[in-house]
Amino acid sequence: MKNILNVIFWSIVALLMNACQKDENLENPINDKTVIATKALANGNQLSILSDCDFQIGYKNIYVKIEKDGKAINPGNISLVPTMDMGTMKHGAPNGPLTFDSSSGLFEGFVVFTMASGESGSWTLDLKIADEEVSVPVLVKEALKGNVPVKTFTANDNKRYVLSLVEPNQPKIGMNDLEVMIFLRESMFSYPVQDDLTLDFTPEMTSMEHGSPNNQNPTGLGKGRYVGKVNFTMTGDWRLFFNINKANVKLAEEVFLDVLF
Ligand SMILES: [Cu+2]
Repeated sequence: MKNILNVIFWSIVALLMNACQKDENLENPINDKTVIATKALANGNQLSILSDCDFQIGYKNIYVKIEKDGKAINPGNISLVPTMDMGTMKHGAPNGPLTFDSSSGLFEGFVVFTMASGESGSWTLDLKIADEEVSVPVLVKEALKGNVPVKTFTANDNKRYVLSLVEPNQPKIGMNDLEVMIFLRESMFSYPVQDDLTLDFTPEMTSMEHGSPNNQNPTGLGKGRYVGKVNFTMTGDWRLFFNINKANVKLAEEVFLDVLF
């Protein structure tokens, strides 16, 4: 009974805290995004950084808009480096290249935030737009209580890797698309995607000690992405355990991510 009450309690907390539920049927693809920061560039153009909701630990889509006289333009060369300044050291985070979508006028990419902003450090997005360098401070919040959407771990080859949940972004009861990404932490600012891995995984509901049937192991799609299916038979605290193999050698066992909904 106590476990059930626990699950109900955390489900309500998760509902109340999930301020990021958006109407998916909005007509304007830009209006349904959250403006993270704006900045006037030296040449008079306006820079906007948007996401699907506030920045939080984990995989986040990022959209960069450059406007000249109120119109979205493509300035050509643009690059982005997420940087956390921790005082005594700086580090980056896994991220993908920005690609221009001419229909929306937005550059689209992603960042996997590995830490929240706070006493230990603060994040900036360091952009190079044409020849101008700008550093934009951004706030990265903790993950929702009970959720662990990203994990950095040391593998059996003594290298550090980052495992990140991409989907489900909004978990539901029943079969969910599962997508994870894996990066090697080559250095504090270099996180190449890892494509040659074999994953198997088991979901477990921690408080009730049961699993679920008919899950599908994520298989590689390229660009560090692995896609499968996860079956959440009820709401509550799910832990996804991953075994990761590289060319039939065990890289890591039971690396877990948590999903609470
Ligand atoms: Cu940090």
